[in-house]
Amino acid sequence: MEKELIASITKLVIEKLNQEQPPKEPEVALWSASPKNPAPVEATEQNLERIELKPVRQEAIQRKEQKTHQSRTCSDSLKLEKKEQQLEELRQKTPSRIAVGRAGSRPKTNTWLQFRYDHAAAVDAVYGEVSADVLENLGVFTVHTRVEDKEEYIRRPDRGRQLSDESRKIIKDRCQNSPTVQVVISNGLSAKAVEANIEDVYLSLQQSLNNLKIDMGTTFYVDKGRVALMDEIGEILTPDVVIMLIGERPGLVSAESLSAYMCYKPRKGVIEADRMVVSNIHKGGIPPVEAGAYLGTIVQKILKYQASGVSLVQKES
Ligand code: B12
Repeated sequence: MEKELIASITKLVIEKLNQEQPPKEPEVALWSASPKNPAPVEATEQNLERIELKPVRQEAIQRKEQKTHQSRTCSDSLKLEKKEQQLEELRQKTPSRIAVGRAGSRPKTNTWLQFRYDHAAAVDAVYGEVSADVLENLGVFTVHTRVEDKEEYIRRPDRGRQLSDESRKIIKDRCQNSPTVQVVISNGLSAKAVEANIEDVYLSLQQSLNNLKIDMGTTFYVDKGRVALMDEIGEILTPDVVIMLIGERPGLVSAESLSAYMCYKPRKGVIEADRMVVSNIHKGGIPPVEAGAYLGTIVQKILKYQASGVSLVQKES
């Protein structure tokens, strides 16, 4: 646009605005004046080029908007604070990874590092071994399944459900035949679970059965066993009840969780529904000592109804 045209339009606008506003409060603030005390500037052609239009009304609107924005920000931050509090309460209720936030579309560094740490702990639990000391303290001997190594254990669960020929023989030779309760311990999917909980669980289970006058056979340890191995053990030793204390597949919350699987007169061909489980035995779940005591009372019930799992529930009701 031409200089002259700009000057005349600007002049017209200034005149119009001056007419509408009281003279003491000019609607235009010139850029050479302070905003509080705008000095009148002569509308020469040179000055007009430097004029910045800034109507007072516009300033007022801006001030109002700023105020509304400030009060909105204040109430927003109060709401946020309350939400954060509620989330914290929820976080305290569970060890699960809830409300951990994100950085853009990715997890926050802390969350990611914690995840990597827990994942590593889970891998260690699966691939680790139960120390000889723990087994020695328990006074148990070790037998093996048909699994050669951990890789095979993971890929071939069926082999973890069968005893090696030698182990079958050892069990026959060394264990009491036809006990009321046969306890079997196995690392299963978490050696850490056995290391962390077995002494407490086993001791309180022994005491619990003792108090209930239920006899216990010869406990042994199976390296790389699966739950359904109890069927073969049931056939060899013919106990009334088998309790298998076995390391659970580690999750990302705990890698030290033990389970107690039970079955009345297990034998090959038993259906899964006839087994039962008390899972989540670890310091952050069912405390090991409590679990051991509780197992004794379940065994009592199994013996009373001569059934376990779904059959027990049916007979009980
Ligand atoms: C893997 C798993 C399964 C897998 C098992 C697959 C397999 N072949 O390995 C599948 C998806 C089939 C499964 C199914 C069920 N599961 Co499940 N399962 C698990 C999990 C995540 C790990 C179990 C484990 O590590 N076992 C140890 C390894 C070494 O055993 P395994 O010989 O390899 O596998 C055997 C056991 O896992 C067993 N098993 C698995 N789940 C269950 C559940 C019950 C009630 C029983 C008796 C046995 C059992 O069956 C497998 C084959 O023999 C646990 C969670 C946990 N924290 O323990 C839940 C868990 C044991 N399962 C549970 C449930 C409820 C079930 C189902 C009843 C679900 C349903 N409504 O159908 C079914 C029942 C299956 C059954 N066998 O009777 C619950 C048991 C709760 C309780 N205290 O009673 C748990 C604790 C999960 C939970 N927190 O709710 N499960």
